[in-house]
Amino acid sequence: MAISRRMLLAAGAAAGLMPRTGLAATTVLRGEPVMAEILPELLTPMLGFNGTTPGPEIRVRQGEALDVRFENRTGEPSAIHWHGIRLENAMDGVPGLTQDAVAHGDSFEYSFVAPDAGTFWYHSHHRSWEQVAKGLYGPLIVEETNPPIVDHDITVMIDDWRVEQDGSLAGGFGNMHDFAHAGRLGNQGEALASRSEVRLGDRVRLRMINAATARTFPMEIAGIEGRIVALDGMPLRDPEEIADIVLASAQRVDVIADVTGDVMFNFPTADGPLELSRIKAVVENAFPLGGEIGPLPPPVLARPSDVSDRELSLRMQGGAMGGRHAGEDIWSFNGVSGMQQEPWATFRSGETVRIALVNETAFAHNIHLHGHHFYEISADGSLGALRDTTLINAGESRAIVCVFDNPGNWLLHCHTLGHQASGMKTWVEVKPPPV
Ligand SMILES: [Cu+2]
Repeated sequence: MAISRRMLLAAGAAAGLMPRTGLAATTVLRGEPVMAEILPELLTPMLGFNGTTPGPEIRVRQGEALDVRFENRTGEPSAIHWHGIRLENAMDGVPGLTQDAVAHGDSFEYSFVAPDAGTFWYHSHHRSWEQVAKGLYGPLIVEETNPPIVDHDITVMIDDWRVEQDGSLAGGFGNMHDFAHAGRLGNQGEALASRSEVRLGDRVRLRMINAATARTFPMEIAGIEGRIVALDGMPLRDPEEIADIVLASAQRVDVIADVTGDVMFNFPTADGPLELSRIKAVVENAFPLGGEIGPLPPPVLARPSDVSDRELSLRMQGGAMGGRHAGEDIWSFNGVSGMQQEPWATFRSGETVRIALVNETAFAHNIHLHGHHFYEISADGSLGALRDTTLINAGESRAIVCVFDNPGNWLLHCHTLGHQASGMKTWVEVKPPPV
């Protein structure tokens, strides 16, 4: 399904600001039905938190404890996953693996320390292909102890909605045709920024989060000069030129840059760029910060050993045009569809594991590991970026290296949520360290 230019332009004109309620570290998230304006002057029944979708932005300092009471008033069971946070297993929010789903009317206390500074997000992990598609998510920002100095720290949540002409969300969330292809793609793109105006010469930090259930967004940003400083919340050792930004669903990109004009978030298409949103540049900053844009403070993670303790391969199989596989659902990993009683692999604490992710299908998959970050292995064999979600295009493969040092049961799945729902998920077990 193509995104329509007409609808996108209409959205650009009507796009509201992202709610930025700035919740404290101790807070209540109330999941509930909300109304949002996706098409101009039409109200869309959705799900959200504390009255809005996206839900309020949660901000904590690195190393600070976060205590959130999730009150479920959505009318259906749910649970919250804290995407990208290396937290303790019991707080990971995965019904059936780390907790029971929270019934409507019940609540659950999430309490954990965020060990890494960066851009993260929270979202439903129960029937996520439907609940995330209805808006049950929000940004989670973990601030550095000494954050880089910028004039504005701006969160940009990117999504695409599948809406009917009357503004309601299209039904058919469990559509098998979507599941067997690229997932539920929307017809209404949006990039909701937490700020509508900046000054020429301002230094900004842009935290982009792709909350779509399926769509990968290539993103061209006009009106800035600067660097990409982090991927999936993890700082780059060497900040990179702002080029070829691609956000698969669930991925994040942090940019620090100086404003040279209206900041435009453009989605490239064959017919030219579609403007998803614009932050207007008004007046001039008489005292621009300027200066070099250096790396963010490096994350503190266990270093992988030079030689992997184990080497595994995870073959993605199935889907439309994908040929036969041994799994019992649309998709499989290594011929096995969905969650099994036994983990796909069990690791001892601190084990360095190399996993070849091999995409044997006709569609891209963005593979997400819970509770850890891993290194993408570059073409020359060196350690590349640290990520929690990696995009493997159709017919391609990529190796990752992970130090499994967070004990517990962790989901490993495609974050194209319809693929996850129809077989492309498994789990790994990490043993606790010996006493
Ligand atoms: Cu997939």
